[in-house]
Order: sequence, then C-alpha cells, then structure tokens
Amino acid sequence: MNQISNGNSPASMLECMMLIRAYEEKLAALQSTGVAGTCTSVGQEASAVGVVRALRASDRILTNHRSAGRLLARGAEPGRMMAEVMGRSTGYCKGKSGSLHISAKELGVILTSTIVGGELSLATGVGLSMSMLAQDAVVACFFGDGAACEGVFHESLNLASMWKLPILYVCENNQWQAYVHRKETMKGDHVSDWARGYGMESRTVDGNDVEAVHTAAMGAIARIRETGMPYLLETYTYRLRGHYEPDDQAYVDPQELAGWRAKDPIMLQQHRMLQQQAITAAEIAAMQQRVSDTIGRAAAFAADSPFPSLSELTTDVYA
Ligand SMILES: Cc1ncc(C[n+]2csc(CCOP(=O)(O)OP(=O)(O)O)c2C)c(N)n1
Repeated sequence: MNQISNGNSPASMLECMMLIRAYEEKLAALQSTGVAGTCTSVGQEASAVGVVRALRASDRILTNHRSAGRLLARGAEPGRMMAEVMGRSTGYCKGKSGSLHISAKELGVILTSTIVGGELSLATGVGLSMSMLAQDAVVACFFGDGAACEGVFHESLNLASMWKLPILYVCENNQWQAYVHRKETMKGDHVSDWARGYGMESRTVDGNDVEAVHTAAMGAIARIRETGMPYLLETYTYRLRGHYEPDDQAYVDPQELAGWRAKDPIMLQQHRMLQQQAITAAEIAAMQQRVSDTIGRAAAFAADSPFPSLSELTTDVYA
C-alpha cells in the first residue's frame, strides 16, 4: 500500500490526485532522459480517484493504457510502479509489462490493456466468471471514448446486459482518441446515451469534480448490487497532456486546452476545500511536500533496482 492510499474523505481524495499528478509528471520528466515513457492521465485524476475509492477491496479493476491513476488510487506503491515502467525486477510484473500492460493481482487490478477496447471484452468475461461463481463483487472497467467507438464495446455491453453481469463500465471521455478529436468519430457528445440501447442504466458526470464522480460511482455501484445489472458511468473530462510522452499537442486547439486547464480537477478541489474552510493553504503545502517526497523516494527506488536476470527471460510470459 502507498502511504496515501486509503479513504474517501475530500482531503484523502485530493492528496491522492496530487500523488497521481506528481507521479505522472515525474515519469514525463524522466522520459526526456530516456529512462521511461508513458501515456499520462493528467487532467483525469478525479475520475480515477472518485471511482476507485468507491470500490470495495473484493472488487476488481480492468483498465486501458492510461492506468497509473487507477492503480495509485487503489493503493499501488509508486516505487514498484515506476520500477515496472523502467523494466526493473522490483516492479509489479517483475519489469516485464511496462506501463502499458501493468497489473497488480494483490490489489485486484487484473490487467491493463493497450489494445483499445480489449479491457471491455475481458472485463465482461471477468464479470461472467464472478457471476457464475456467485461472488459478491463488482468489476470496474475503465476505457476511453475511442474504445467506445469500437465494435467490442457494443458486443460487451449487449452481453453484459443479457447475462446480468455486475460490471461498472467507466468511460473516461477525455475528448481525444490519440490524435483525433472525438467530435470527428462520434455522433453526439455522450457515450452514456449508447448504454440505453442495451437496456443498461447510465449517467454522465463532471469528470473533473472528484466529489461528484465519487458520489456518482457510489450510486452506480449501489444500483449494480440492487439490480444485478451492469451500469455505464461516463466521466466527462479532458486529457491535458499529449497522447503519450513526448507529444507537443500541436494538433490541439489552444483555446479548448486553456478552457479545460481552467477546470483542472486538482485546482478545483483545492479551491472548493479552501472556500469551505475544510483545509488551509498550509495543509495543502504539507500535502504537496509529502507527495513530492514520496515520488522522490519512488524514483530513487526504481532507479536503484536491478533489471531482471537473463535467466528469467521466458518466465511469467506466454510464449
Ligand atoms: C485496437 C487498437 N487500435 C488502435 C490502437 C492505437 N491506439 C492506442 S491508444 C489509441 C486512442 C484510444 O483512445 P481512447 O479509447 O479514447 O483512450 P484514451 O487514449 O483517450 O485514454 C489508439 C487509437 C490500439 N492500441 N489498439
């Protein structure tokens, strides 16, 4: 467990979002030195934290390639995550997955799929397995608006609805599908509208408001438990950095980007808590310091960790 792993209080969720931001910005900085590369979820932290903190320990998570926030919100150690990205043996998958395929069985994070939409069919399979084994748990499946445009989205939702599977489909609609704006590939603005065609309840929530996301996720999970049916939650948000590191975002409308930067989820939560006198500026500064220290230690741990030995080349992998 990381030190900033638990709880769904506004302060705990804020600190977790700050941890995710610091982790991803550190990786982005390391990329320029050739040490690590990744797809960040900067701007989408509220969605990850709000949803993951609504899950129980027995619930399961499957995610797409923008996975760091979901793992950190679940309690993953930033050092072991960084070690994984750097290919070190102390990483969650012994350095063999990188950021794009990382999983952490002990945290119930079953997989990261870099095949767009892959997580949707696999989560549906995990949901079927849980249902057949009569497990009292929910599967949370994180995917993007691009994945929702793939055929596998429609097949998965149809089957999950027919088979009454306990799945929370979480579409992080971050407006981008690699270098293509979703307006070029989708009719309408909301993926949540599509779920109704499969007889599934759905909702769109402000994905930059961590408290709103958390409340919506709690409500969605309660509905899954009550009805035994899947649910689609769309967190409407924005990818503030590029598709991967490095990416100069030359294709992004600067005005659109500026508009969403002004709705940065961390800034919003800090302002809200300051206004409500739920936190002081000094407490936020202390949080920032804790987070920076944690990430500094994580980067040092990863850099000091050994690479896997050659004898392990074919272990833990499919051949
Ligand atoms: C099946 C498949 N097609 C294309 C790609 C290349 N690709 C990687 S990420 C991505 C964009 C995915 O967009 P979205 O699902 O909205 O997720 P986001 O990156 O916005 O989180 C694409 C096209 C891929 N990895 N897999």
